[in-house]
Amino acid sequence: MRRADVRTAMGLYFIMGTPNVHNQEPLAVLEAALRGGITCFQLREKGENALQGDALLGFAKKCQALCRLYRVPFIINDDVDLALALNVDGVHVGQDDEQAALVRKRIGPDKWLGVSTHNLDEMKLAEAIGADYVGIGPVYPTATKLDASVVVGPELIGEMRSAFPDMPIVGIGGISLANLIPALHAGADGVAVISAIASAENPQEAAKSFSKEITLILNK
Ligand code: 3NM
Repeated sequence: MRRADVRTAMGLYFIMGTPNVHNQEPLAVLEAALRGGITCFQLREKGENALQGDALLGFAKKCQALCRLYRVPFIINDDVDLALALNVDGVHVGQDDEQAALVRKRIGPDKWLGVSTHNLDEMKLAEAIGADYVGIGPVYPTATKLDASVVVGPELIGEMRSAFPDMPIVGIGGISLANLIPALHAGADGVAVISAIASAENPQEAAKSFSKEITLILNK
């Protein structure tokens, strides 16, 4: 039932690092998002003033404890050492991060492996090395990831879904309440968001609104 569990977790996938949060306390934002109904959380500690070393370890532990409390999978972005140290639920890597095949070897078969993909070739490779899910993006323009690739639109999600009917897919990049429907209709199992929740005035309400809409459309 692993694939079904992954698919369910992709519904409303919240990603956050401390640099993504402004004027609020990052752990409070995560807890608000959990209360609001997120189905997966990824700690992506990147960018200016990103935590490192013991500070990162301490913060990650607190995130993990919160996710456990709400029974939501806890994924670490691009830091296999940290993922192994905390025995988290999974690791997510991009195309420029440590090679996905190597990551799978290091984390073993039981932890989830997510891979960011931007075209069919990357998707094929992700499947071949045993990715549990792929992120496809940026679906829309995003200001959050400065080195994001060209915008792929919901169309690429549709193509990937046709080519890989069983692969859990999450759409990412610039997704908001106003534009998530085309991504879901194209065949995504859910959406991954940073700013739509992390920068919301009320992250709990933002997550709740996403959750409602996604449940309605995907019948999850
Ligand atoms: N990866 P927001 S786009 C982390 O295209 C990330 O692979 C992307 O942030 C990709 O929801 C992106 O604020 C940023 O647009 C998502």
